[in-house]
Amino acid sequence: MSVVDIHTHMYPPSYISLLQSRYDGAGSAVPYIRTFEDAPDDPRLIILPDEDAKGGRGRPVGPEYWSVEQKIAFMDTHNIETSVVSLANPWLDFLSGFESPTWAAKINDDFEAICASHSPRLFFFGVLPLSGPPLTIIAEIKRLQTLKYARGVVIGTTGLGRGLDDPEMGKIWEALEETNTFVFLHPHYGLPSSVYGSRASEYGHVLPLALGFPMETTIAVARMWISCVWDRYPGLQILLAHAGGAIPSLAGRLQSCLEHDGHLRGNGKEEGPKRTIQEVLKQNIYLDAVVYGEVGISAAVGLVGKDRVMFGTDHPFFPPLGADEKEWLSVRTNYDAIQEAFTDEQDQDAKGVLGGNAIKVLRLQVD
Ligand code: 5CU
Repeated sequence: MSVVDIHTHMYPPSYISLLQSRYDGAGSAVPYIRTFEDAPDDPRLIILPDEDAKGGRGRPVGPEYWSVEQKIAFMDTHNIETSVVSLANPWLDFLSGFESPTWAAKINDDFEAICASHSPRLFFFGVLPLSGPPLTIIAEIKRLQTLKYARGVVIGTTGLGRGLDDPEMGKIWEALEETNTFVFLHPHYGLPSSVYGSRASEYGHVLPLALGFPMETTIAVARMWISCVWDRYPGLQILLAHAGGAIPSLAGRLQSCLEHDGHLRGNGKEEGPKRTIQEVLKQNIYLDAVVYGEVGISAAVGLVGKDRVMFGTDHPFFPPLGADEKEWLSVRTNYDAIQEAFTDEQDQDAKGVLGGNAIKVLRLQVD
């Protein structure tokens, strides 16, 4: 059985240099890599909004973020045959529109070379210069079609700066649909830190990562649906990180709120999306299985169907805290969740989630 990891990140060496170059003492803007005076040999990655406030030190960053050899070693340890790697957040969001097109081309070329060096075990989701002019973004979408190992693109929830329901995103959705480009939607910004209260700094990264990330994805997808993105671009296929956040449990409520909304549907009006959220989920949405629990996997499968859920690890994030643990607890938890969600009779379905679905949908064979 082939296991495929569709949610696994890398920062190519050029991107690491970019992050290092951005630290210029106190007041530097995230994202950046820095060391602290009391630990000069422990570079830290500071990427999340507000992460640098109140003495936050981000997370350790080492070769697991940029070394392809370490990626392959991680895959071997965890029985993963193939990985579809993507640049991790915050992608190129922080660059000006003048800089991002060149960086996007460079990073996509870096990924193409990385994948070629370990063919056929690696493929990638390319990055787009979303702060650049739409024509440059579309040109990169088309150029990615010519790269042998590219299998889609990774994007965040901000789009061109005003979110994914921005009418200006129409040109980009159109290009993605026309080129059959598969989209991996991943969060970065979470929720405003005020929602975590005045004691937030006592709780590490737990609340922003466990709740903020998935809620960001939930809201982004709800905004896309309610602004009729999938009515206009019915071919657009999107993979949602972290099993779609709260979408599986809130889909029914979203649809019901639409049907009871006087502004959109009162007095015989039929505004808002034509297709129900449930139809969109079954026809346009894939969910990763990065949810760490059987109930989450079952909800994902129940919502989008067994053929639209795909295994992932989120490597190199969530490493074990113990230095000598070779197998990662985060990966084991996801494997166990898949095993528990399917009965022995549903073994073929479990295999689909573990790899078969990704192989088919993303054409993970090289000629
Ligand atoms: O630990 C983290 O901050 C992250 C992150 O930034 N991105 C991600 O995909 N997982 C965890």
